Amino acid sequence: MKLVALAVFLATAYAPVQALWPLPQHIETGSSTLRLAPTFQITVAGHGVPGDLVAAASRTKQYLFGDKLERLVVGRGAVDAPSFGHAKVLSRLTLSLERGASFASVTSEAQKAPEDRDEAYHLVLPADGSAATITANSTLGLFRGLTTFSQLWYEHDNTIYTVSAPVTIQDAPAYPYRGLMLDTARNYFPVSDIKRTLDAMSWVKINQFHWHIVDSQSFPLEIPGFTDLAQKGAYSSSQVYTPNDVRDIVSYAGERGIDVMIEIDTPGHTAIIAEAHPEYVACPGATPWATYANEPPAGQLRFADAKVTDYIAKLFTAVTAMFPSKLFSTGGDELNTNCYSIDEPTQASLNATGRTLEQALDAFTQETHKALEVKGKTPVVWEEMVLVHNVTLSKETKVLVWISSANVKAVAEKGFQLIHAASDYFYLDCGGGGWVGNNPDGNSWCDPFKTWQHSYSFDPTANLTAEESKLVLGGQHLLWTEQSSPQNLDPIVWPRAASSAELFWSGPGLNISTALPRLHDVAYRMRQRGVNAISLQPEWCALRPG
Ligand code: CP6
Repeated sequence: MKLVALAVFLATAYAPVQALWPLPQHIETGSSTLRLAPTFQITVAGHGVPGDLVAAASRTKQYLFGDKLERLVVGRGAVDAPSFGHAKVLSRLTLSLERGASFASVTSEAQKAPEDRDEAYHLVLPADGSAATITANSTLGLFRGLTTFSQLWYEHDNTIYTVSAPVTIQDAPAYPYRGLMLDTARNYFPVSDIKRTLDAMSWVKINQFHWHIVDSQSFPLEIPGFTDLAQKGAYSSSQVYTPNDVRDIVSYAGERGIDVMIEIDTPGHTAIIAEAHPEYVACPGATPWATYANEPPAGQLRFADAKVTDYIAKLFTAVTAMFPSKLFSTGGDELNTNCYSIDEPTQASLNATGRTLEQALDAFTQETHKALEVKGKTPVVWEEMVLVHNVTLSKETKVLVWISSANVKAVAEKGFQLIHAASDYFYLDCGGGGWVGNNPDGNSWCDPFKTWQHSYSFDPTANLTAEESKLVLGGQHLLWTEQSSPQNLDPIVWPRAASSAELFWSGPGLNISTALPRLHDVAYRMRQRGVNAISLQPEWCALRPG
């Protein structure tokens, strides 16, 4: 026991600087110091090198020389600054594809279906100053390797150095879907905020932006052929994502290895559609709102109406043309059936067709999903579609489990691929349901604040059989924005969302105490790069000798 403790102590105290995030699957390090030449170059070997990989290499160089990350919180004390003069100098990093592989853009590889994304890479940093290499079977793998490379370096007195050469890394993600959800309907976020968020996501290898773009309170998406929705439903004419903005965001994400999954939440969470089409919405503004909706204002699509089904199918078709992703979320959460009990047109149409409300919902879902499937899209739904309404869904449909992690098993038992998004682990906001004061103390069941340690300790395959475990696509943190806006975006998301990024890249069974100093580095690098990530501990902890 004592020997083990001593070994652990020595490893902690004298381990070479190493604050990679997420942790690679396999890493070997040495203890040689290496300096980065001021003329350091990143070259890509081969023909047809895509522009977005070249741009990523150039950003990597900016990070290498701009991070100025001096606070060595891992292996503090291992740095012998005076020895820098004798250290070998690294002047080149070479990226190349494995034999037989050919270049595609980072963007196109990021936009593949999750299970088709190849993010594996092999990184070698020799100790003797000869060129470092990243090799991969895909451009996307090379891109992930670049991200890792930039985290190996620190700065002291204008010297960019590492003390852990040689480094050999063999890496690939445990799960293909590692996301972040942002709600831009409760409060609007300018394109620049979304881009900054995408940058930070890419630094921790998050590969999926789940954009909850519209909801009952506002409709900020301008859709060609459906422009009245944003004209009447956005908070203001400047709080709109135009098709140009969407193209800008989608390509910015793609260049950073991120796919954008749009969500048009239906048939609930749609009161705002009444601004342009009152005839499509049941119980608009009904009071008391809490009887008819989870948030004010009440109002949900009249899905039993064939005209509404047709309208939404066409709307989905128009939206598919704006987003290259294979994934398209149609929502399906928190449907309130009381809203339809008081809606005469819905009751009349149910009577006329002899259907129950649930049968009408099934037909609506099948029709609208068919519109996606003919465009080659895979529907993604919130868990109620499976666990509450049990609607007919294609086997390919992916399910976001949000109400409780306890519901994961039931979704898996139905044979659906699933994405972890449980409110008891991954919700970044707290008081999500409490913002309207529906609890006397202003709190809600979202309490308490969920720390990075909490989501970090989540077990993605808890209680699942080996077969069911294969259905886990990955997971994500989520930011609902009833109580968030551009003012607190960075601090509420970062570095906490990095916790699920590592969980779903490196796999479960992580060590919280060794993660803390690495996560501190993540936050520090984020701040250096313009993202307002918060501190996880007093600065004193980082300054304390190891
Ligand atoms: N909006 C939408 C929300 C929530 C959901 N869907 C939500 C529910 C409970 C909490 C936080 C957010 N605000 N469209 C649930 C998926 Cl605590």
